[in-house]
Amino acid sequence: MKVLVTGIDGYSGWPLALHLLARGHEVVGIDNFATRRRVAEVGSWSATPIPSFARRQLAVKEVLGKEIAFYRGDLADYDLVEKVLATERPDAIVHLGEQRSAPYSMIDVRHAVMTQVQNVTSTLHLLYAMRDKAPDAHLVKMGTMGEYGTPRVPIPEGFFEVEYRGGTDTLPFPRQAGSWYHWSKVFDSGDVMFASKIWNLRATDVMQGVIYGIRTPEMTDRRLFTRFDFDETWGTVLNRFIVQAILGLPLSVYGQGGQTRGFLALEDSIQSLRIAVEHPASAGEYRVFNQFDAAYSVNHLAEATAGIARELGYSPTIAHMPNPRVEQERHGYEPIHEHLYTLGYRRTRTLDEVIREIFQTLRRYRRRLEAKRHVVQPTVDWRRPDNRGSLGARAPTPPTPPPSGAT
Ligand code: USQ
Repeated sequence: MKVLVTGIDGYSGWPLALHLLARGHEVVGIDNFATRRRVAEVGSWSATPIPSFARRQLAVKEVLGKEIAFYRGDLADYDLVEKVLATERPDAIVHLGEQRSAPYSMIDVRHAVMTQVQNVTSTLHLLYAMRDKAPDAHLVKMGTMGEYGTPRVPIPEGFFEVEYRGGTDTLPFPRQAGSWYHWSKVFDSGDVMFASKIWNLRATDVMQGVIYGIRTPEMTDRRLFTRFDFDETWGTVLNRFIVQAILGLPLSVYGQGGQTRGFLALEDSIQSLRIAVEHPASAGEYRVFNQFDAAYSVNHLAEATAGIARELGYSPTIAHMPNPRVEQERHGYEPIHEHLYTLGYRRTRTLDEVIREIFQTLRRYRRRLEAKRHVVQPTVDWRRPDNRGSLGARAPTPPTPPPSGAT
């Protein structure tokens, strides 16, 4: 198949591209390098040094003997989106090209608006361009488990049967997102569902849990590594805990630490996206996959990290910090995740194994972690209207529009 990966330069986009190539698919990518700029904006960088995209393409050619076609540009540019779809006519589009950080969206009004405008616009642009230029393509849209929040009932895969005042129906499960970022994904879901209905498009909305991990099997050479973020804004919780253990910083459990989310390893996240691509939705079908392996509380992840850190000779401490977010800290969590398993998905990585792999890989990059230790602990507070001041020396400048144009 020919697969267009939007956000191909990112944490998930890059390993997905490598995996699709290894499976014999053709890959075309588009990216505006916004994540590189925004991580710099908060004063951080990837623990793993990331080559320029041109160097990545060269490494793919040398190591894997494959080519990746690439467009440098912004999905906010509709003419470009239409041109890419008309030129490439992909069989599938995996849409990862959105602002992915909840804390970043909570910095201030500009970051909130930019997140929602960018995310909703990019998806709408893709939907319109699909309608006009690639109506048979299958859209695999990166959503998030965080759309559902933490209700006191089991969470179905998108839809559930409702009986109310004598009537019954199958309806979208209620959304209770926990950040402006997560709400942007809710709006996207509504738009994708509506577009597939009115234009007969094929779509899979992937409600992905929190990803952790640093390596996938295709990263056989350092030049093929993906980025690994660990600062308070861009790093996800388990990845951050491991870095904190390495740096001798307390593992930052927010509040009571009973917050529970679905988690999955990077490699298995890539596996499940590939399975969605290889099993397209039917024309006019909008389907929802809940994508995670296991639910863990933040306390569990902190204990697991600390245990392995001790074995490796570190002296980790765990701190329960005032929670900068507004979220339940003790709750049940029972999401259903069956659809991917019926298509052949199987978990390949255990939590402990991946934690060890991250520790081992990061050993080589300790100096890069040390250089950014001041941006690891939390400062962005959900309740404060403007967090730029709290970022101190790394006070972010307003986001700037990226250049666009195909290369
Ligand atoms: N947390 C801590 N300490 C930290 C960082 C986070 O206790 O140092 C807690 C948070 O309060 C939260 C949980 O860990 O309860 C997860 O936080 P996170 O930063 O790892 O993940 P989140 O903000 O939920 O977002 C991440 C990705 C996002 C994706 C989402 C999936 O950045 O792109 O959509 O995970 S989900 O969480 O299922 O919505």
